[in-house]
Amino acid sequence: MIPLVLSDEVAAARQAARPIVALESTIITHGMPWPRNLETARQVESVIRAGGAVPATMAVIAGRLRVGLPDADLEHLARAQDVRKLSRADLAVCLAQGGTGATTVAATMIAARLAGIEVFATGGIGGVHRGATETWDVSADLHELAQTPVTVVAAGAKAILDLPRTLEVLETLGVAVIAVGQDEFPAFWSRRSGLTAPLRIDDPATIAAAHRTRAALGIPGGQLVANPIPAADEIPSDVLAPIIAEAQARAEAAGIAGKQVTPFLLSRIFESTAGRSLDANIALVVNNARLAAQIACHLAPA
Ligand code: PSU
Ligand code: MN
Repeated sequence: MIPLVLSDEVAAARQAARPIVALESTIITHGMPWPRNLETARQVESVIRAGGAVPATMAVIAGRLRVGLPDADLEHLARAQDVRKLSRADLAVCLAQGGTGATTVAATMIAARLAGIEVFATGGIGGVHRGATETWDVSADLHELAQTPVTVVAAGAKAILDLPRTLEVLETLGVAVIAVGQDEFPAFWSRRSGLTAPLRIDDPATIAAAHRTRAALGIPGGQLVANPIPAADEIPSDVLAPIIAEAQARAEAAGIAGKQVTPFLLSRIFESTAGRSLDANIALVVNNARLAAQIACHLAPA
C-alpha cells in the first residue's frame, strides 16, 4: 500500500472535483535560501488559490508521501538542513526507510499521478547538463515527462543546462514542448534562448485540451509548458552567460557531481548576481503558478 496522505484542503478539493495544482518541494529545500524559500512557497500557494485552484505541495515526511502541506510542515521543510533530494530513483527507498525528503520535478509528477492531479507548476525542469557528453548528466525529469501524464508548467529549462540538447532529448522521448506567448523556448531567467520551441499555444484552454487529447490517444507522458518569465523580471542572457560559465568552471574544479550539481550552480549564480537571480526565480515561479491554475480550471469539470 502507498502511504499517500492528502491534506484536508486537497482531500476536500478532490472530493468536489475542484482544480488542483501540484507543487514540488526541492525548490524550497535545495533551490532557494531561507527565508525566501518559505515566503515563495507561501506566495505560490496563495496565487494558485487566487486563481481558483487548490495547491498541493508534495514532500516525503517521516516515511509518508504527503500531498498538500499545512503551513507548519512547509516551514519545517524550509528550515531543515538535512532533507534528501528525491527523484524517481530514491522515492520508494526514502518511503520504506521512514525518511524525509523533498520531491524534484520527477518525483512530484509521480506523486501527482498517484493523487490524480494533472497540472504541476515549478520554476524550471532539470535537463541535459553542459558537458553531458563527458558526464552523462541528464536529469531524470526528462524521462518522467516521457512516461507520466502530467502537464508541467515551467519557465523552460534552466540556462545552466545545454538547452539545444535538452530539446533534442525531449523530442526523442515524445514530450510535447509548448511555448506560451512566443515562438522561442524560454531560458528560465531570460525570455529568450535563441531556440524555437517545437510547439506554441497561447491560451490555457487549448493547453488543457491538448492534455486531454494526448490521454485519449493513449500516448503516455506529459506536456512541458514553457512559460517565459515576465519581461520586467528577466535577466538578459548576455548578462548571465559569463556568470553561468564561471559557476560551471567552479563546479568542475570542485568535483561537484550528481544531485549536487543543480543546487551548487543555483547558489553560486545567486551569489554572483547579488541575489538578482533569486528575485527572477521567484517571479517566474509565481508566473507559472498563475498559468497552471488557469490550466487546472480548464481541466476541471464545469
Ligand atoms: N527549478 C528551480 N529550482 C530547483 C529545481 C528546479 O527553480 O531547485 C530542482 C527541481 O526539483 C528539478 C531539479 O527537478 O532541480 C533537477 O535536479 P537534477 O538536475 O539533479 O535532476
Ligand atoms: Mn543530474
